[in-house]
Amino acid sequence: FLRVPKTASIIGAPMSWGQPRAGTDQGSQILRACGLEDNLLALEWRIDDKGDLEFDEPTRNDPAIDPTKVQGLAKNCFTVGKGLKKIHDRVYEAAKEKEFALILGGDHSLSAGSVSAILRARPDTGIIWVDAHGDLNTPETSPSGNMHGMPLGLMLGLIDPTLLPGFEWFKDVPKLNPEQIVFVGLRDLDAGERKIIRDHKITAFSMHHVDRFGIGNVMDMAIESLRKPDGSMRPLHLSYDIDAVDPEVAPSTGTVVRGGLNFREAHYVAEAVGNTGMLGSMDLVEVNPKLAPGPESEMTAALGMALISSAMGARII
Ligand code: NNH
Ligand code: MN
Ligand code: MN
Ligand code: MN
Repeated sequence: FLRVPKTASIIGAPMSWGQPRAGTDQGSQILRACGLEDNLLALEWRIDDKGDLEFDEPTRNDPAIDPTKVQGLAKNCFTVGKGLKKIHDRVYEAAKEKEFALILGGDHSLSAGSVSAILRARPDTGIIWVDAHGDLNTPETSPSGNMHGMPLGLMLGLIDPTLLPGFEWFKDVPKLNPEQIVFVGLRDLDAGERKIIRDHKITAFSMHHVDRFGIGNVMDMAIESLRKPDGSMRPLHLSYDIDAVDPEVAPSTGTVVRGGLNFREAHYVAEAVGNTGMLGSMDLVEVNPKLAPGPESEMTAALGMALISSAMGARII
């Protein structure tokens, strides 16, 4: 259903305030510079390029830095929250026009904006979260206070948005049901996140499962886990954090963890999701060209671009 009219809305979301490193705001530009648009045109997509959104910077007066309140445990929440509202509105516009929404990050906090918009337009959507990390933290469980580790905590309703200045709007967005998520590629969870996965019975495939079953079986099981109770398949959203991929292949990102998906496994994930014919939206996040300048940053961005192409129809044969 999402294949018609096969128009992809490209939404640049260079949000970087969900994490501390400069350069994450250049991710969308470098992905475009790798030839994204030409690649998608070659795959017969019509392109509706919405350009890059612009975000405010944090200021000293933001109502977000009181260390005695919960908002002090969610760094830059005022700036992040206002930015995510812009992303949410833009993505919702695309999704309600039945376009494919392709969101170029930026850090992973942005997915609380994009996925919540997809859920508003397509409430049954299943989310495939490809990441070294769980991104399930709340301000209380987070060891870092960085909001790129909290988007799923927000969307599952584990965080009260009315306590976070900038996130007041979030109380009106649809909540994500734990059955609507599956993880692939996990290898670095915080203690609080492990408990959340257990308590909410979230389906999760770590690198241990990739080793044991192989990526083919893992993707079959991951996709199967997102079937609705009536047996029909959900529309899918792929939230691809480039740090899911091994740092030897994707070094230019903010929080590298060894032992990730290899080059082919990373592509296979995208191809398997694309093959369902149900993919209606995707985020590609956490490419930071500043962290490994030169050939390594180009390699990382080119990989990000290739993973988008694979999810959107590129095949070897
Ligand atoms: N779990 C850690 C935190 O919340 C790291 C999160 N970093 C990520 N997530 N890159 O994908 O701070
Ligand atoms: Mn992430
Ligand atoms: Mn990650
Ligand atoms: Mn399930």
